[in-house]
Amino acid sequence: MRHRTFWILVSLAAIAVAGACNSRSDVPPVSIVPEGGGAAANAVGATGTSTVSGSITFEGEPPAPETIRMNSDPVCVKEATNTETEYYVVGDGGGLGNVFVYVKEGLSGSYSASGETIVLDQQGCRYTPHVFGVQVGQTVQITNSDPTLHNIHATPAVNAEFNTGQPIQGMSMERTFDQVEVAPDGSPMVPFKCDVHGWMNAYVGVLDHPYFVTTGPDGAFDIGNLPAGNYVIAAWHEMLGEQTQNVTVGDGATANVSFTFTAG
Ligand SMILES: [Cu+2]
Repeated sequence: MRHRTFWILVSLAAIAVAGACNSRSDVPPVSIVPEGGGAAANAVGATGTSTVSGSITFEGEPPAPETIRMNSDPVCVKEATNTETEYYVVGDGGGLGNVFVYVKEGLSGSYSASGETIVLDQQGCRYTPHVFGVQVGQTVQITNSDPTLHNIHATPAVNAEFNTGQPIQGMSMERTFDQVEVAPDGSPMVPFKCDVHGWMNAYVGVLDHPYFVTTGPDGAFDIGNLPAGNYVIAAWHEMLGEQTQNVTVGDGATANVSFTFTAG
């Protein structure tokens, strides 16, 4: 009998231990964080009260837009609301649109990706927006608003290529980019194309911080909430390449930077 009692006690103890373990399943595993702050690159990126603003101007007579022939897909002919090329979007006073303006150098620390989803829509057999930016890890939702087949073919130089068809109107998919990729060495930002409709193209710049903007036809831009500091500001245009300028901005101040592009 004594022997049997012993095994009952052992079993009860085992159940008690298992129960104790289960009751702690909500405790996260211990992580070992190095002391002393680690590398500066791991520090949280700072925000601040400084602003860099300015304008992008096209000097001279911009090349006239061309009319895109969409005859290869009758659905596109029917759905299209804009059949002109978007290479040069020039507004009153020479403002240049679709220029991606971003902080190229001067930031330190890491910035977590924005929780905001960026939508890239295919509508009227065009991409909207035509040029845009995302943060590393930020979600891009790609939607097909057209009753025809599009395929979304991203051809990055650094990130992973993808090529996915969306044959049905209303389809949607999400993608993220895990590496910085903006006009490396003068090459384009990440290009998107549709292999069905050769005229469809868009570009995305992928950054590890939130300090970027795409200009509208007035060419104006505003990058706020920057920490005071010295920066290299870059402006990239799909046909005209990239320009950079250095700027210094203090706390609560606005520094003005303007870029002028000319054709050819
Ligand atoms: Cu298409």
